[in-house]
Amino acid sequence: MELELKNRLFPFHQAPASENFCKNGRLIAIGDVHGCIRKLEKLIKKIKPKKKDEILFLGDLVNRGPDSKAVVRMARDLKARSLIGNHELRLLRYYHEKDISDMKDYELKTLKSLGPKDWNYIASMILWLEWPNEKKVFVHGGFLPNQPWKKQLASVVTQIKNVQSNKRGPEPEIGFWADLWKQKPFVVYGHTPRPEIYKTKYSMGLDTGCIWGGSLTACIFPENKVVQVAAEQNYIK
Ligand SMILES: [Mn+2]
Repeated sequence: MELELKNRLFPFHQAPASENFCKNGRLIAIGDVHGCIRKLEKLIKKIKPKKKDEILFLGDLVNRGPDSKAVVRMARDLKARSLIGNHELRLLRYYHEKDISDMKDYELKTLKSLGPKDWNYIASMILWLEWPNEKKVFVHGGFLPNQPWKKQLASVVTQIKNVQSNKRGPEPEIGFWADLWKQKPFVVYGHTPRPEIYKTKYSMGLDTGCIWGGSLTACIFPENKVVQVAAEQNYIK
């Protein structure tokens, strides 16, 4: 599986942005939506994106929440770009292998709901997006610290949470990747839900767990303006 997706997602689905990327507009980055269409609608109403703005979903648009298909449709209608999340990566694996034996119920529900345009959109999702003028990179999960970030696999950058630090000692120390990421570029990511935005000097996590009873968060760059919509319902019992 990894090899095929590796060939598919790397290097073709990386997006080094051009010098002109977002030159006159704003970049609106949106954290993990997980099918919470009403929160997404409210968030977009609050932000009121302008034509020259770029909208970028940080991945995990689908699964667990009430309407994954509607979220994908809205992303398409907004002409937004999206990073690929671990949930979309699993959907694409199904798309290639047609093996649903280890799919979860909520994944099967999503699979059944998606049409050809939705699949096209998911297949077009990018592994990461680089914004050189702002010295930022956007990715769903994160990167392994102290290794060249551009070469890291889809399975790593969509799923990374805790990693071993390279502090010496008999027992390697385990830490959250972003706490160990002390280098440029600045990384904006989702995937790891927290009650609030998780910011360090070198990174910013925007998954505020809207599916877990938290809010849905967007950050507008370059002004670093945060816009949030509180979740009304915890969909995970
Ligand atoms: Mn995720």
